[in-house]
Amino acid sequence: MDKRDFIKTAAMASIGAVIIPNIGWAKAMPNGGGGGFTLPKLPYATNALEPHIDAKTMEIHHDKHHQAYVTKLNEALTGKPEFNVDVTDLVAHISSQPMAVRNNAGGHYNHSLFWTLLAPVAKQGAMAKAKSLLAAIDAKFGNLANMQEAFNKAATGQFGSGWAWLCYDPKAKELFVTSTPNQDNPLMDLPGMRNGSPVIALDIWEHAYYLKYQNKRADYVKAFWSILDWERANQLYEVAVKQ
Ligand code: MN3
Repeated sequence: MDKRDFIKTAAMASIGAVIIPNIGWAKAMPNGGGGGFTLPKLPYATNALEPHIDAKTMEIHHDKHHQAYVTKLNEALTGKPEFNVDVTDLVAHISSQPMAVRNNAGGHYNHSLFWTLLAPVAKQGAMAKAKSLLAAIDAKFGNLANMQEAFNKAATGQFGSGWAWLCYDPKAKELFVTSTPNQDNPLMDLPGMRNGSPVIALDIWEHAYYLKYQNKRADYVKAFWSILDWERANQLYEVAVKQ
């Protein structure tokens, strides 16, 4: 399959199957230019999330773990037409790919999104700019605390490594909370996956919190709410609803 055929097949498969969010960071990444996938820069300093996430964890997480997903994804796809496909399109059609691509494309997508959903403590107050998302949370969960309780339960209940999500389901036209194992995500066209556009994402691999929190995942999950960028989450929600 050449690149044109792959994109055509991907575009056809996306109709009625998976909603691909048109999110800013994906457009900013120079994927598709023939050079493969690249590691996006962190939008803040590694110590900007202190004391909730320590600088050393951010440095290793971004510079080593995320870089490894990018490197391995490029290795797996070099010479194939998917080398030049947007990572969002790639994860939405992941069922036809081998496990190495699934794990590393998921890892690249998930982390690229995750960095943009965290905000320095100094930026807090963004919740005032999340009115449409908060209204949708109230409509689905009754109130914010109920949604957070469901999210925390999904995050702490996911066995082993994975991610917790708040997503928008374009078919049901509602938000839902879920978790996924490993580097899977709710955009993936996998059996049993409830598809939706990610609005809030939390990495619950031990590499995301172990230096500071050790085995206390629940404390890390609780701290996440202090550094979530609500303005960014609201932006993702508004884009998802319009698609
Ligand atoms: Mn991670």
